[in-house]
Amino acid sequence: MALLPILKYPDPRLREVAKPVAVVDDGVRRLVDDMLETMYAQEGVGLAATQVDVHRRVIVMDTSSERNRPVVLINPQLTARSEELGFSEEGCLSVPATFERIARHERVTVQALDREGQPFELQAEGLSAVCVQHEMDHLDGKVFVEYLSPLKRDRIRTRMLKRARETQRA
Ligand code: GNR
Ligand code: NI
Repeated sequence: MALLPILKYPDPRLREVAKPVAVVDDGVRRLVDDMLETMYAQEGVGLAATQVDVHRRVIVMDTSSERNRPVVLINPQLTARSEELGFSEEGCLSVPATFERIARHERVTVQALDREGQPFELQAEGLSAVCVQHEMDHLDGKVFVEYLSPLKRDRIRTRMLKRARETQRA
């Protein structure tokens, strides 16, 4: 297993659209395991392959409080979503120290392949529904700050570039 470096906004590679996984083989399983290790190490509730610069449709999540319920979504497809929207504070490992209220569908149903390549369906609500939508956006090259006003997004962008310069000097 290995810890993977996470791309930081506004890195243009976060805008790439991920391609479907053709076969869930050992290479994909290694990626999944490395992503899970990275997600747990960074105390994230989810991680999309895009964030570790792998442009394949792979997501890992764990929204349990005990951090012992990993969920793997390969080639996820949204099959149903509630009309009802809800706002919640979102953060992102690619946009450190930034939390903003974002509107999402309250409930979503997703079909995906698991770590063994078996199809399954996930019915998500609450944090799990927020997380699924946040991660699927990453696979489509979208970061949550894109839902904010251009002014807010620009301030975050400037703050991130400043942070990146400072960590480079340190
Ligand atoms: O760790 C994370 N927390 C989080 C909180 C609210 C809504 C979404 C998330 S996902 C985020 C990890 C991450 O960046 N996933 O892409
Ligand atoms: Ni994120």
